[in-house]
Amino acid sequence: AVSFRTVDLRGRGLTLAGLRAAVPRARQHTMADAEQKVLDIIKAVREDGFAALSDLALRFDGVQQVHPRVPAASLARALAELDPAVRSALEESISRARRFADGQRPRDLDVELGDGALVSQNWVPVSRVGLYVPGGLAVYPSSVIMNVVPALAAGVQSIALASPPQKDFGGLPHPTILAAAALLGIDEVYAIGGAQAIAAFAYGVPAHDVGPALEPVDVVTGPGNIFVATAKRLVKGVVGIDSEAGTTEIAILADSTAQPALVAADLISQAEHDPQAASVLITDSEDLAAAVRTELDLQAAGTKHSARVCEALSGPQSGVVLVEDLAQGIAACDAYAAEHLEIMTADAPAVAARIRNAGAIFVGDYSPVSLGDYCAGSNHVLPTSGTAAFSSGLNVTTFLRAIQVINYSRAALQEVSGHIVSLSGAEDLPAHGEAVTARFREAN
Ligand code: HSO
Ligand code: ZN
Repeated sequence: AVSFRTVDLRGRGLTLAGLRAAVPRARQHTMADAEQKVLDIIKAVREDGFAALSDLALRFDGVQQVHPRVPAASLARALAELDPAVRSALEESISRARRFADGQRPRDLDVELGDGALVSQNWVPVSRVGLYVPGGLAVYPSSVIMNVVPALAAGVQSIALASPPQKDFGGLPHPTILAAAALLGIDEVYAIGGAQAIAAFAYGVPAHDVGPALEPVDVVTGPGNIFVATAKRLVKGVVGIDSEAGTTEIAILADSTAQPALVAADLISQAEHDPQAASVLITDSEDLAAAVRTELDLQAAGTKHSARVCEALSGPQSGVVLVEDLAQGIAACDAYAAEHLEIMTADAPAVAARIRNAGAIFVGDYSPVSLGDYCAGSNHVLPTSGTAAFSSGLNVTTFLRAIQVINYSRAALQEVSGHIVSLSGAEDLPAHGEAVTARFREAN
């Protein structure tokens, strides 16, 4: 059975900070506990390399592993044996993702700030990336696409992929994941799961008797559970990351015009990922809230992964948030900063335009999160647990740096040299000014 809690914000006059504290969230100790476990895993991988990876594969995945690299023949076989309907769905998903990613590529910029005073900005891809594809409670070939397509569109030269080893598939990642990688032309694939994959990418794994090195990467991306998200947060700074794309969340802002059966179906669709997944309904309609509860009970009982759906819907991270009106509903959405936010209200596009914080916004009755998960063209690797307030979903710029290029002529430098000398004096860094004036002495 589902016990979907209620958080009533009506008449409480909450500020943004108050709203933030009031909206449903996972318990803090869950995060702290994950952090300690992940620190131990990172340490083991850094100290013991492939030996640690093989220990962890046995411990977490129940798999005996010598070296985690997936042989080329296994990739080719997985593609050859791929179900044609799944292949054509992957191809459609790839084509839409590619068109959107190509459109995202930012333009380089030249600005002439005076005669001969040229400043440019060039977008340059990072050299090597490590992409993570989850595979615990479910398999995610769609996440192969979401990671790989923007990396390719950015022009990244070296792409490595990791996904957990599966006991039932000879210790390799699931064949559909291998097939998706092969379809995209990715040949460096590792059977490594969870936090250990993130650690291996960030620090690299030196060559050993068991096989060649796994070279460290510049950027690690990909969705995952709380352990993967925590690992990414902990290696950030050693490498770049996309965002903290942890356990899935869906929030739905709905009014009395919404269809309860669809609202419930969408809440359940994301609850299906993980017992820790968050499903939140934000509404000003008590009638809708009641009707959605009835639908949740009904639909959750009949769905395949009923146990984890019920657990996710009954957790402290899920529930109905009752608001006074649309304005407070929007404020609650911004405070929550959902990974996925669906708008099911009258004039949904206008409401969507007023949202400031969300990983991605799904507008109206015909844009469910499942569309974005598989086939919209948008990316499903998105910031979770409130980090949408300051970070973005995976996109082409995740793999690019904006390098600023400064190219002044003699005359253009001379024009500002007095200002440089003044500022270097004001900062008591006279050698800075000297580096400029030296250029304008007789001999130069
Ligand atoms: N909703 C997940 C992505 C996904 N769903 C993959 C199904 N497959 C996180 O955005
Ligand atoms: Zn999903």
